[in-house]
Amino acid sequence: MERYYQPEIETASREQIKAWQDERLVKQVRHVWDNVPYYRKKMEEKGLTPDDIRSTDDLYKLPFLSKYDLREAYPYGLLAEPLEKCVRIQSTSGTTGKRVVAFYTQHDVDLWEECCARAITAAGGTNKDVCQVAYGYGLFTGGPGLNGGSHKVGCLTVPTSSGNTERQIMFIMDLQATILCCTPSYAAYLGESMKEMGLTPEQIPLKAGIFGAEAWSEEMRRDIEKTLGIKAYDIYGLTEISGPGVAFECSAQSGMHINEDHFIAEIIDPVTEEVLPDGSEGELVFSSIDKEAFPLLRYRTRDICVLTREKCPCGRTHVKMCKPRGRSDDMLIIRGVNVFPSQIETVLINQGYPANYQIIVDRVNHTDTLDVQVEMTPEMFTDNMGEIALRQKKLVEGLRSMLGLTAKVTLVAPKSIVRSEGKAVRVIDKRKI
Ligand code: DLL
Repeated sequence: MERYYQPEIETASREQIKAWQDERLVKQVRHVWDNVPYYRKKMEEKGLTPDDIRSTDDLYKLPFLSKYDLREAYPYGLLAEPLEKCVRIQSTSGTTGKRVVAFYTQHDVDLWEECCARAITAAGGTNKDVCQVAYGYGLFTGGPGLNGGSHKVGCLTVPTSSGNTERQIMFIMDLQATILCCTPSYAAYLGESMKEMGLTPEQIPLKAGIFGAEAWSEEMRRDIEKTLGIKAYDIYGLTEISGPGVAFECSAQSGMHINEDHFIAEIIDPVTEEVLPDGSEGELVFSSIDKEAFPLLRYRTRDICVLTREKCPCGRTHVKMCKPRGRSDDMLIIRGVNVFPSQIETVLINQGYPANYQIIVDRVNHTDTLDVQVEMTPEMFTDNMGEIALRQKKLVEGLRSMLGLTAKVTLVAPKSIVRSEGKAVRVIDKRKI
């Protein structure tokens, strides 16, 4: 039977959800207008005052916010509460420019942890479970968010943080952990290491995994489920909007329910900024409607996604987002063709390779080159050059039919690509453009 952490909210009628959103949006707009000069200025530039926003039907009038605004306003420029009321910051591990710092009051921490508790409950978690949290703890939101959610559900929480694989496996086995929370790439690595130690899925006590923070394919999900003997659930979130738990998967495993009592989602055309109807692919935009310290309205995530309101067999009524298909800023344009790393991953896994690969893009004589390095499994590993050449050729063909591009494929020895304990580094773009 499907379990809910807050059934009256998670299965509320659409009318009820709209009523919550209408009321909270109006209050949230008033809150930023009154307390954030940066925001007030952006609204004034559009000729808006809070009186123009009377319900969610007026959401489209508000200006967008982007990472650019967060950097501009760093560190305190978007803070909407006095520091006395704030209890925490988290920050993104952004690779370029200034870090993004998000602030939380106790209300904001509770709201965030409740969202994570909904995700853990949807994955079957109860107070009888032992939940090992192997996301990084610290400024990254993964560890603290799932840790808080696990407490709220009443699981015995094992805060291993990321890394130290031997110790992770020891705790899983000794404490008989039933739920594992970490990035999908680290879950795959843990699975690989346990297999090497001779542990079969039947011997591994885990029953569910809550994996997110990076893109992962359906094929990778099946792989992890098989090696660990679990059901693997996706979880989505971003630091700016609170952290993990903005959306989470239910037993249907066909998209993630967005916690619409706290966040309003829109899909826009990333170029024209026009709002697109449900079912269209575009950039995901979030408005928080119930936050105190760091409310963001119409924040452009850069994640490319589709929303669906089809009835879900789990009984939840909140809108679902598909697995993000990539980021508009992660999308590679190679010889004019749009390429998402996830498309490459699908080809590799369909041909029986583990999700350990690296994509190297360069520019030689004004032409883009795409080099894909792929790890073989120990069973495939051979010094028969003919066999390797044949395998490489099959991958080149698979990539050509998926991408419409010719790539250079190099098969490399098992374990030769560096493993990540957090988010995997899949793409190295050496082009100076
Ligand atoms: O990654 C929060 C998180 C932690 C989510 C743990 C899930 C689990 P950031 O570091 O700010 O926050 O990165 C946010 O990561 O905009 C997406 O591009 C990507 N992302 C997050 N979850 C998923 C997912 C955390 N399930 C950015 N699938 C987002 C694909 C994801 N991409």
